[in-house]
Amino acid sequence: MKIGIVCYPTFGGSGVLATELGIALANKGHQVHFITYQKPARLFSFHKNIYFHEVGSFEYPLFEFAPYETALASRMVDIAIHEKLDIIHVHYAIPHAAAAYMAKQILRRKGIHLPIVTTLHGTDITLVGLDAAYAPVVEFSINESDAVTSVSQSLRKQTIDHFEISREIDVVYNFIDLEKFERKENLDFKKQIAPQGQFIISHTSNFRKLKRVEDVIRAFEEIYRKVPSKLLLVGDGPERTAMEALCRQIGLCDEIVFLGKQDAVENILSISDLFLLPSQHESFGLAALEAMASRVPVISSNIGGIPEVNIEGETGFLFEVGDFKGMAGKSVLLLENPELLEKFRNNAWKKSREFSKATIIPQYEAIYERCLKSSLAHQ
Ligand code: GMT
Repeated sequence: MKIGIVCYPTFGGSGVLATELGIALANKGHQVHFITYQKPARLFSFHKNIYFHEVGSFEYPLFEFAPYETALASRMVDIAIHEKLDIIHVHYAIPHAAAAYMAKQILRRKGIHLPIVTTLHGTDITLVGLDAAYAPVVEFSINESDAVTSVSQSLRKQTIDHFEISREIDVVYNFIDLEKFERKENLDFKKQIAPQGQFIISHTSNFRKLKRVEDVIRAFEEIYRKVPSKLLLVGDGPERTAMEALCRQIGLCDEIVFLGKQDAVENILSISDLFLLPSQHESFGLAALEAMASRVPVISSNIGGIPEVNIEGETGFLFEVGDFKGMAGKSVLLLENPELLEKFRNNAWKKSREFSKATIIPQYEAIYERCLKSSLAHQ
């Protein structure tokens, strides 16, 4: 199949997932065309069957905001025609699903039928998409897609609860390359971070407010008082400066390491003992899954799709949003009980097996096939 993939090219979960999906599909022999404003962050090297098409925008003094959707839709039309795409898969509804609808209509006028698959990733529904500035367009473009997927049951339910949805939504969970996240002990690295054999707690995110990095630091402060430990913070974003200031304020700068954006998160997870994810919104929690695949139990909030991945009392513990004291308490319980910690590590690893590429990629392929069949039937 010739598949166009539209996504955000950044380190955010939706972009990472879209890129990994494109790579996996290309490895299975499909031809994949990424259409986005920048090369996706996870697309570091040359891959057979993968093409990247940059969406440029025409700057003009009249435009305070260059019309990206128009440029994106035009680029989709051009690529669909010249590369003879079979299907376009857009990740994150805003503005990708609306641009895809526009492209589809333009192509229809030219006698080309291009099915659109839209994957909802989370904040496009739970936060940004709910805003009156976007909601009508989000609802319309979901209903006009040929297939819609959501990354958890919870996100599917929230979409149906918040919008008037007239089409079926398939749940296709996030996946990861389990081999890549297989734990590889690296004692030298571990010693650099924790020279006295302290426990290592980690957190990865894009440091947006909804990730509640402050709760990570507050929980760590409590854990540190009871158990010798270090905190590794991976990622960067709007909250980073405030979080650095908080570490200085509580006097834990030497125990909390800000690693910034990292390409090889798996190396950090490989030396971690616990992972904290106290988010306010999380449709799935790709970062939690990556940790679990590296045998790291997860202490998280209980919102959105997280409980579908992190199982209470088995792979980790879940709390109400903001309950950093509860999170700290169970973290200490695990760190002080080596047998219990080992049991949770194994459970986390076992649970992560459900989200393999081998399980999830065929689900997307089946959806593409279904759309193609139905599009042919309607021609
Ligand atoms: O979580 C983020 O900040 C990034 C965001 C995105 O849209 O790029 O991630 C969302 O998509 C991921 C992949 O499907 C999910 O695993 C994340 O849970 C989801 N984030 C939120 O719902 C906040």
